[in-house]
Amino acid sequence: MELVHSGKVRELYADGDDLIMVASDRVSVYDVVLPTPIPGKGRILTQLSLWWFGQLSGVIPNHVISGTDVPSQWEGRAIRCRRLRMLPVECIARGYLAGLGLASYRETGAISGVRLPPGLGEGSRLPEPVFTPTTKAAAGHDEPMSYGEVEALVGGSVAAELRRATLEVYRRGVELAARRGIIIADTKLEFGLAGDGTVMLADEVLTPDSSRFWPASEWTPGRPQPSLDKQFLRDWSAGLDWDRRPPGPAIPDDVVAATQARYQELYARLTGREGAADRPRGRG
Ligand code: Q0Z
Repeated sequence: MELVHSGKVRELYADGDDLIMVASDRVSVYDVVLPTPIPGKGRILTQLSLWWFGQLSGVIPNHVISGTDVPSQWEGRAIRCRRLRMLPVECIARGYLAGLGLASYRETGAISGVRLPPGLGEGSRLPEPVFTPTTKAAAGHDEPMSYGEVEALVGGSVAAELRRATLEVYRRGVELAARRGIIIADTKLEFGLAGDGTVMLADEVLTPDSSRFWPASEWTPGRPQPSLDKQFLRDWSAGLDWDRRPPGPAIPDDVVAATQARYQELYARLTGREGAADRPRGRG
């Protein structure tokens, strides 16, 4: 199959008119891919994404053709998808302050043009979720966009659908995760257009690679929040003499095992299923 895109932790192949999205077991910390894989991570994130696409199919149609009709060497960690005309906007919804949203609030008191009350800090919950789109830069970092800029780029009706679907996907995700003790602080979604102009949800959805997941039991606004999936990796790497530039350090076995367990726990808690790792679930 022809490789059409290679990302930090995933690959995209063309299969006739379809695409096959393959999640690897690679993991990144501070944007650097580490040389040691986390066994089962690609399978868990793929199964989690498929589960969310199913949960959210009433909110917006999606690009999934099949989670099982994929080449056997990638079984469980690949998705056959419709090839869409991708929209050049990273659609982000934020319900809590972290990352670039926090940086923007500290500089201007607002995010994406939405004024926020004073006194919020790192990890604070926002009065209501905010749509904070960014450009999709081919290289370098994405830049914030105003809603008007999204309208100018994709047209008013598509922009309105992106904002509606992004906030609705986020709200449903937050509500479901909250019942399982998980905070979804923010999420990044990608959308594309089908041949007939229908806006569809593409890429991955509400995975820890596209969202910030925090354990609700440890939420303490005013400081950085522990990440449900990667905190073991971050804590371990903070104790190393590593400048956070490539190449990253090899991960010791106990940290691999702890990280693996966190991914499995996240999947089991959200979906109510047992671990998706290393367990082919058969055909169909
Ligand atoms: C997704 C990406 C990945 C690297 C393009 N259904 C679709 N139609 C057209 N294009 C895409 C999709 Cl999902 C598409 N990406 C992001 C995914 C590896 C980059 F697995 N790029």
